[in-house]
Amino acid sequence: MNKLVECISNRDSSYLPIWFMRQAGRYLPEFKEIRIKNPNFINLCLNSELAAEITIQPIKRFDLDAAIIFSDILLIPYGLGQKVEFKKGEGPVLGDLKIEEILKTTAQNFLEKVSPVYKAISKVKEKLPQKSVIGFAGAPWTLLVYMLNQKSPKKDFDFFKVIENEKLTQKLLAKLEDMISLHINEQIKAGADVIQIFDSWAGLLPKNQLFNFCYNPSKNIINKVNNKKKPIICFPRGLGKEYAEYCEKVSPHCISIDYDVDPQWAKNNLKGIPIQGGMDPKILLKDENAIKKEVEKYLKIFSGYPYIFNLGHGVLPDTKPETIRYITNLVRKKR
Ligand code: 1CP
Repeated sequence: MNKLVECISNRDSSYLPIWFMRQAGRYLPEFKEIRIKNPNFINLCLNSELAAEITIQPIKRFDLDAAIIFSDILLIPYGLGQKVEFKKGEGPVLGDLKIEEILKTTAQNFLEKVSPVYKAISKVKEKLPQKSVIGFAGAPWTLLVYMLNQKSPKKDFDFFKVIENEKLTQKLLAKLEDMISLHINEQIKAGADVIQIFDSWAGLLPKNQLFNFCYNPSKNIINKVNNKKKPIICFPRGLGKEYAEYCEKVSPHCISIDYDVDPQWAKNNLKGIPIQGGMDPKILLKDENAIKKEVEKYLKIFSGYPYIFNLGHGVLPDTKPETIRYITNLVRKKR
């Protein structure tokens, strides 16, 4: 068994695995070099050779414990036939939502479009047999947000406007649950050891809608994963104190906390579920003393608790690669 899996499945607190959300990406010169030559981001995700190479880049550099497959949560809308583009400086832009076409998409249609992701996972697993390979998917709510809003909800998001057509919303949620489960099951078949579910926009939900749009759909996905031995990490970003209710209702194998969650509170209130992450990625832009202080805070709080070192959201593009090395060495020394 590998270390990340042991930490989660056996609630083993002896090792302290470390990896970073967005560890493969825009802060790495070797990624930027490939990205410049591949202006179409979706096509890059679907190039299994390059996706595998990019996935391995941060492992080569920093010898982290886990490799997360280079892909994107928006490959699911793409696989369902919605146009997805990444425009420079604008982020993702999605085409019109043609609900009839989406509902007609079969598993086979979907797999024909996204299967290079699974090939990339197999390649990574072959090259890194000792490391944990992490597959992932967006949670239904977060994907629904991008599909209906057609762009990032960072600015001007109105919950009631987005779910205006309730029938459509329900149909789309059900379809997403099926396709996300399929996507997860295929990633596991291809060699993923662990799955992370990103509910990056859970924090946009009104509290009285959390059950319908966040807890329930995420629980349904976990229930639909065929291989019950593969641990699932859930990241319902922005839930605040509702992280406790989430853990109670969804029971993920591991819970990834964001940087607004007090780590001591999380340790005391999340039912002993293995915890991942928490540190604010913005601190990585500060000096070494500030970084060291914050890393040590997390290590101290989670000493003797099954904890995976990670951040409370993705590595920011302005982060120096040397900072990732610095943090990794600090964590290693504490093991
Ligand atoms: O070069 C570029 O312009 C592309 C930048 C980029 C990268 C490197 C995007 C566009 N996606 C990715 C890779 C990616 N996306 C990974 C790879 C593995 C790794 O972590 O190293 C993962 C796990 C994702 C997941 C993802 N994509 C999420 C969930 C995690 C999170 O950040 O909350 C979300 C919300 C997306 C959508 C998306 N894709 C890309 C961007 C810039 C965004 C966010 C847009 C927004 O702010 O709404």
